[in-house]
Amino acid sequence: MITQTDAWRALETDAEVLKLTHTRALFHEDPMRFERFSLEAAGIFLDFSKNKFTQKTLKNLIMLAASADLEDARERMFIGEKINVTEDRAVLHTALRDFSNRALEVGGEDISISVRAEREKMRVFSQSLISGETKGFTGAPLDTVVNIGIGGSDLGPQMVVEALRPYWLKGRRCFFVTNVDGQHLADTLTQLDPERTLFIIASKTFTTQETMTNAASAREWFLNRGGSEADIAKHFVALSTNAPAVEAFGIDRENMFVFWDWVGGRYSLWSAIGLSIALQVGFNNFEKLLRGAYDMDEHFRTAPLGENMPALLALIGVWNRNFMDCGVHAILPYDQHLNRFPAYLQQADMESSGKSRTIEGAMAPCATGPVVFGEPGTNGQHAFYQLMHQGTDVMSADFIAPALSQTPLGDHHEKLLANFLAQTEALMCGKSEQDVREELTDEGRTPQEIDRLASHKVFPGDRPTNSILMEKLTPESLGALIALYEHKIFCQGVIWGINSFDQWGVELGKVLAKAVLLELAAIGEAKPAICAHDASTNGLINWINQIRRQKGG
Ligand code: G6Q
Repeated sequence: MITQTDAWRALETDAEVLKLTHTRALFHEDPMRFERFSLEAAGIFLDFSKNKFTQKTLKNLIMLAASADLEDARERMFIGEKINVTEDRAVLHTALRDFSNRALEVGGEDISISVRAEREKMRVFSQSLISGETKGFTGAPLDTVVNIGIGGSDLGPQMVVEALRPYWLKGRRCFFVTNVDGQHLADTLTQLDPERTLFIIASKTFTTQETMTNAASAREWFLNRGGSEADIAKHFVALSTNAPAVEAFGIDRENMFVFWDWVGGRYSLWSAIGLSIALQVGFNNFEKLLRGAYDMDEHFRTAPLGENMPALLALIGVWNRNFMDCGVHAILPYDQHLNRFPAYLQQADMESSGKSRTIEGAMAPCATGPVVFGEPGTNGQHAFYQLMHQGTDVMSADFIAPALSQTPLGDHHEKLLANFLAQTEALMCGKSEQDVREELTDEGRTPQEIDRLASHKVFPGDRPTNSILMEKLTPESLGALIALYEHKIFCQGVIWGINSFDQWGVELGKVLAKAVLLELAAIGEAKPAICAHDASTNGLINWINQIRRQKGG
């Protein structure tokens, strides 16, 4: 058990000592702290010096990683061992962006061949569509794409398409419909011309209720607006691992882009699930995204743990979560185009690390994944940063920014970066009562006023942050950034001893929803009172059913 290792115990001792120390003091003690605790890889620069730890802590964290056999686990992932044991699957999203020409055998087959073939199919398709060679049922170009998918079949591509806005091809539009709430599809459809729209039905399983419902309604809309059954082939494609279900829906095998069970939903943007990306920014940029991720993969795979960015980010995360009591981790991109990045990472992290059982099925001996949330800077500064600076709970945070803007405008970017830097400085350094009192005295406040205000204006500081920088947000740097977090999540899972690649916790709600669906009244329908659930659920169903009956009558 990881908590029984020497490394864990040593870290507990470190934590006891460090809890009595301010991070500011650690900077005073070590003039080389920044140089020591920052590094660059695959175009990404990471400064983790503003976390509260010492060189000794880092040594112990690396010892902890060794106790968890992290390097061995890393190799087992890359070579395609079935490390997702509860689903009996390999975890090989890295194979989707492996440009090394290494063969990779899974089940006796070199999967790199099918990966390349499918990517080539995506290239040919996207180029033909973008050039206007592939046309809709009236001969119009298909310049609008609607990706219908949810969870892993939405969050990744949607985040990337938004992040790469400066790379959007002229005249092309891309929408994402996720929610089973019909308003999402209906609101989107009002903006579409059926003659120019390609629907991408993105679903690994092709059974997901939300996606199948939206896909069926989109098809109906298309058929009611001039399209015929025969035209479906021109306007609907599927991204899936489930060929029979795709065919049953009425999409030809030719119009299906496949991926494989060894690609987890939340790790699938690199596969055919990235088709919407390729169609919006061009296939070359999609491939650059993959290449950026590949660079980070190579770094992760080969660098020793002490110089390994994903491993270090993970170890600092473990330190903050398990030894510094940070139960919440904020993702704060200072780049408006990364506005979907926190939502994307929320799934990647919380679905992967939100487990309380170890791989062996025992209770996890320590806290695992933190709550992850975030908003782009500077917006969050005017919202929840108050709690970050002065709340009773300490949270950790990642600040992310490009040094150069893709869309420079006056001095906006300098102001953006100044805020980024000022916030991380403020969170770490804080402001002492003595400084506050001096400031208030300089303002000419009376001693009574100073006594009344001083404590409210104190900032404790000592709030841990990572700063993650890149030159510009490009397809390559975005790819590297995403891969950095994927591997960070993996490393943390190895240390905590959990399976980062299953998601059983999403099942129960899905099953219960099927039962409840049968109990909900149609508009105007009188349903007998429901009493099959707990009193609260019964009461809520009956309340809704009453309204629905009355409104129909
Ligand atoms: C991700 C999860 C989950 C999944 C969605 C959509 O890792 O498995 O978010 O991506 O439930 O599933 P389908 O792609 O099968 O529709």
